[in-house]
Amino acid sequence: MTQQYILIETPVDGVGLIRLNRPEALNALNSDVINQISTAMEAFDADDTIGCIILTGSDRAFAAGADIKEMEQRSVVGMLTGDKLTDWTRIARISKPVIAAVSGWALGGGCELAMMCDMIVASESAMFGQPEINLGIMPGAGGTQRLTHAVGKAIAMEVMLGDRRLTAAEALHYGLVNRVYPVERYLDEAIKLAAKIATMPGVATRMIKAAVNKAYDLSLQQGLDYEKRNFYLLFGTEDKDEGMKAFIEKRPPQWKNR
Ligand code: DAK
Repeated sequence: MTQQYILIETPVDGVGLIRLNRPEALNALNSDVINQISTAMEAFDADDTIGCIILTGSDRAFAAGADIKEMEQRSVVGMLTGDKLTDWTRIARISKPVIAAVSGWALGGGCELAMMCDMIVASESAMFGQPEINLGIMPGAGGTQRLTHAVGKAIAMEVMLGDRRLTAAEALHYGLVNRVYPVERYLDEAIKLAAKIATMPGVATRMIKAAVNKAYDLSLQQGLDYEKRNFYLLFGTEDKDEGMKAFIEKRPPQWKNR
C-alpha cells in the first residue's frame, strides 16, 4: 500500500489545508508525495465549500527538494518516457488561489513548489534556494523561470549558479514572498489570509488568478485582451448583480459563487 505523505485539514470555513508529512526526509518530494499533493489540491479545487487552499510543511522544512534517493535511480530515458512532469504541472493548473505557508527549508523542488502557489507566507526561519547545481543538475520544475520572474535575473543567477540561499527577509525584499512572521505565527497568518480570500466571490477570484498568471505568458496587448474578456464575462454572474446591488443598498453582499 502506498504510504500517506500528506495530512488534509479544513482549519476554518472555506480554507483547505494540505500539510506535507514526511519528516524523516525533510518532506523530500518523491513521486507519491507529488501525486498526493496534486490529487488533494484537485479535490479542494472541485469542492464548492472551499475558496482558498494552503500548502504547508513543518516548521523545520517546507520541502528539501525532490527526493534525491529516487532521482539517483533515474536515467535520461526514464525521465523522458516516465513523463515525470505531469503531477507537478497539475499543481500549477489549480484554478482557486493557493497560498504556500513556508518555514525552514524550501530548496530545489521545494522552492519550485512554493513558487507554483499564488502567494507565499513565510516564517522568519524560511530559507529559499535552488541547490540542484551541487548534484550536477539544474532546476527542472520551473525554478529558472519563476524565480527569475520573481526576483530578477541577477539574484536568480546567483541563487542557481552559486547556490545562494535567500533568507525570509531577503525573499521579502526581492518580492518572492508576500509576508514574513515569527515561526509561531506564520501558519495562523496564512490561514487568516486564506480565510479572507475565501470570503470573496469565487468566480471573480478564479478569473483574477487566471488573468494575473497570463501576465507571465502573453504580450501586454494579449494580456489586456484576456483581462477584458474575463471582465466582461463576470457581468454574466449572479455575484456581479449582488455585489453592485449590495453596494447601492449599503449592505454586505451575499455571494453565491455563481
Ligand atoms: N531528498 C531525499 N532525502 C533528503 C533530501 C532530499 N532532497 N533532503 C534531505 N533528505 C533527508 C536526508 O537524507 C536525511 O535522511 P537520513 O540520512 O537521516 O536518512 C534527512 O532528510 C535529514 O537531512 P539532513 O541530515 O541532511 O539534515 P540537515 O539539517 O543536516 O540538512 C538540508 C538539511 C536541507 C540542508 C540537507 O538535507 C540538504 O542539503 N538536502 C538536499 C537539498 C537539495 O539538494 N535539494 C534539491 C534536490 S534536486 C522535476 C521536478 C523537481 C525537480 C526537478 C525536476 N521535474 C518534474 C522534471 C527538483 C529537483 C530537486 O529538488
